[in-house]
Amino acid sequence: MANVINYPSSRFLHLAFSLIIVLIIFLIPLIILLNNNYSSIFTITKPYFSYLTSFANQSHQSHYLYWRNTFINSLEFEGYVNPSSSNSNNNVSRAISPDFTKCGPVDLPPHAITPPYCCPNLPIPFKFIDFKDYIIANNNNSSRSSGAIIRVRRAAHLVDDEFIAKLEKGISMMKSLPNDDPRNFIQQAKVHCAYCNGGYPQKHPFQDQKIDVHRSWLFFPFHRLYIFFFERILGNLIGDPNFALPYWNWDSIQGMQIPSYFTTPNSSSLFHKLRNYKHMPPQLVDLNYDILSPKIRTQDQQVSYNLAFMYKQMVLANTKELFMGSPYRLGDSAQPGPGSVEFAPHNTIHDWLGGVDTPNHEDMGTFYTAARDPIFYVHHSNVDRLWELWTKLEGGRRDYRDDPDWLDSEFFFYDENLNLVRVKVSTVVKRPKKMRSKEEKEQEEEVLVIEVSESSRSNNNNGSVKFDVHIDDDDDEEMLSDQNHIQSFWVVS
Ligand SMILES: [Cu+2]
Repeated sequence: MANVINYPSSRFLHLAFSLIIVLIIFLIPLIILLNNNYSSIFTITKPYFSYLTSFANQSHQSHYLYWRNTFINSLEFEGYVNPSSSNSNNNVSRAISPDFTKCGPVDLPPHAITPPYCCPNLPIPFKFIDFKDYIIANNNNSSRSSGAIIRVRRAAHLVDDEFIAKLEKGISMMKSLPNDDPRNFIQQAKVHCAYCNGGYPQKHPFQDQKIDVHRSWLFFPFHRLYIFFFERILGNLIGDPNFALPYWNWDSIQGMQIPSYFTTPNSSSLFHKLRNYKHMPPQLVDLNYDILSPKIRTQDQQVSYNLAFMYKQMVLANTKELFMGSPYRLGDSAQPGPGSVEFAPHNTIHDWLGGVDTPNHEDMGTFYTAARDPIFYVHHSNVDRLWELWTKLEGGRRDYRDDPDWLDSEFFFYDENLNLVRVKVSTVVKRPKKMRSKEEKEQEEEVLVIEVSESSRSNNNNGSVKFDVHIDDDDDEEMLSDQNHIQSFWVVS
């Protein structure tokens, strides 16, 4: 009798037990995985090799994670999963924002030559200023009677001895600052390391995703802001408010060698030991350098090749996806895909300059050390200029400036006054202007003109590009709130 009564009950228990086992083995890990909480357990770090080849070899994420994200994206597209995080039909931001207070050891390639610590000092208590306040403070410090500050970026092969001496002095002063001063040269180099090698986690609930500004739509704006602050620190140290970085004009015939003043052994702060010394002047740069099988060309062949290559990377890359790189939003895996110029010549020049006797082509040839070579900043000054040139091709090409997630992506940098500044991508792109009062217009503060050398003048009538930094009083609140903007456009003079 007891058996008759207990039989269905034990069968039920057996079934329930089996269900619980299935739940534990399959469903719970799946749910956790889809919620992105423990994806780091699937994270693998593959060896880095160089700036270029690491695209294929280096990944913060396994294929498993890649498919997971693809799956989530497709569900989001269908409106099944977490529709509030989808960008398309609501105002919830999916802008990338580093959790600055959670900076941690970076992911390094095998046999790295430095320790994995790239985090800047954390102000205690934690505080920062917004870019608007940085600009206002600068306005107050500068003399209004002297008018706008004008910074002119010149081609590196066209600057005079006086300028070279200033640049050399500024870098030397940065190198001499105390090790823990955020303006110190190595501290500045570490800023690049932290943003490029996974020093910062994304914000809640995606802390397991580490930020990398490369191979995505953040590449151009991050580096524009990075050298923006570097330039101001340098100018401040040498007491020249008009100081501007030169740009290594490798896309022009006259600029295809590394500027000679970066190659004077030992006597100059611009010299750097860890480089490929087969590539010093008069060697011409190969803009599409293949580190695994370098091509041998005559000088004439190399010039022709480089010019044709620039045309391909600049002119034929005629969509924002092709030129700027792929969108990269909150919750996305790092490195969704590079734009044309980032992939080459940007990466390829890093590889071309990186050392041959170092394990990962340090310093220029790998993210974590690249900015330890002073040539990095003039290289990126030119990359910055190419972004500006691209937006003016064919009467104007559109980057991502209509995408709020791109515009609201933000970074932190130390300025020349040792303030930590939070700055958004929206500050580096020109937005439609709205009516401003006379007083507000007078707040326009800084102008940065980038001179374009002879060979590039066919692209414009006057030979210069202008950036200006000012309070933008655009009242398009949905897109801009109270942001300020670094704007850039061609000078008409
Ligand atoms: Cu770079």
